[in-house]
Amino acid sequence: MSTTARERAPAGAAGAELSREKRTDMYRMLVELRYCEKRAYDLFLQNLIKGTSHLSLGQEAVAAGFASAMRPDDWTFCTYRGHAHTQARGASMTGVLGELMGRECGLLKGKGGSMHLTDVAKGAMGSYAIVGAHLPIAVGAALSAQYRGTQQVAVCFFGDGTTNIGAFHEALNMAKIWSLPVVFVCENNLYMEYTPIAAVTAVEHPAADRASAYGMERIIVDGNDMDEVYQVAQRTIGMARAGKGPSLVEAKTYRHSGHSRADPAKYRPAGELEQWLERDPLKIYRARLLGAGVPAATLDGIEADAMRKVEEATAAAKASPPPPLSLIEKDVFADGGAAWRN
Ligand SMILES: Cc1ncc(C[n+]2csc(CCOP(=O)(O)OP(=O)(O)O)c2C)c(N)n1
Ligand SMILES: [Mg+2]
Repeated sequence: MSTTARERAPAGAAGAELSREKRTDMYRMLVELRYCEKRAYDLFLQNLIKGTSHLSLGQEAVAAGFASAMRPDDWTFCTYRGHAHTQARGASMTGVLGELMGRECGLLKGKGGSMHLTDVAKGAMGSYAIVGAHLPIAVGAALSAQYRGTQQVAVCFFGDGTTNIGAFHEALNMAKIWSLPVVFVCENNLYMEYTPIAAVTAVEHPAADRASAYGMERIIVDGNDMDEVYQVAQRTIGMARAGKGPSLVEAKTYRHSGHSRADPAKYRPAGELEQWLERDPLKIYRARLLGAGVPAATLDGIEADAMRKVEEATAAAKASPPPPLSLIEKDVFADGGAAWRN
C-alpha cells in the first residue's frame, strides 16, 4: 500500500482541523527552534562552542510537528542533529545553549555538549552519535511501555543514511513482531555525511520503500510542511498508543547547511539550496497562517518574542561558569568501583 499525506489530503487541509491557537503555538515552536539554531551557529563562529555540531536549519518542521502531537510522558530519541528535537520537547533554551557552550547551566551541566543533549524529565531520552544505535534503544523503551501498560509512545528520529545500517532493519523487525508502540521517523535530507543517499541506496525512498519488508505502511510526508507532519504524527502516534504497533514515516526535507561545522557543503548541485529555501518550513507556515486569517502583527509578535527569548538564553548561558571540577565524577555510569559487576 502506498500512502502519502498529500494523497490523503490537500496541503494545508490538516491544519484546517486545528484550532488557530494550536497552530500559532506550533508556529511559535518552529520559530524558536529556528532562531535558537541560528544562534548556535553564531556562537560557533565566535568560538564560544567547542567541538563540532550538526545543525538542523531547514528541518525544524519535523521536530515541531511531531513534538506537538506527543504526550508529555512520551519519549524522543534522536541523533547528533538533535538540538531542535530536544528543545521541541520542552527542554529550556538556556539549558540547550548552555550545554553547547559547556556551561554549568547546560542540560548535562556542560559535560555532554551538542551531540549528547538529553532531558529525561521532558522525555528527551538522548542524542546518539553512532548512526543507527538509538533505534534498538527506542524499541526497548517501547517494550517497557507495553509491558507496564502505560500507553507511552517512543518516537525515534534518524537520517536517510541510517536506513542502510543493520540496526535499522533489526529494530523495525522486532518492533513489528512484538507490535511495539514506536514511531520511526526518517528525516530524508538527501545526504549523509557528504554522500547523496541516492548514490548508495537500491530504492528511491530509503525508508518508505523498505516499510513493506516489515509489514508496515509506506508513508511519505512533506517534512517542510508542519501541518502535514502533525497530521501524520497524530495518526501514527495514535495507532501506537492504541496498541496497533509501530510505524515508519519518511519525511522529505533538506538541511540548509553542511553536515557539520566542518562541511561547507560544496558537493551540492548549484541551485539546489535556493530551491529548498523557497520551501523553507517557516516561510510555508507563516504564509499558511496569514492565509487562514491570523494577523501579521500576531506573527510578528511571535517572532519578536522568540528573538527576545534567544537573547535572554544566550546571556544566561554566557553568564554561567564552566562546570566545577567537583562534578567530574558525578552523573557517570560507573563510579570507579566494582560493586556493579556480578
Ligand atoms: C555507525 C556509524 N558510521 C559512521 C558514522 C559517521 N557519520 C556520522 S553522521 C553520518 C551521516 C549520517 O547520515 P544520515 O543518517 O542521513 O543523517 P543526517 O546527518 O543527514 O541527519 C556518518 C556517516 C557514525 N557516526 N556512525
Ligand atoms: Mg541525511
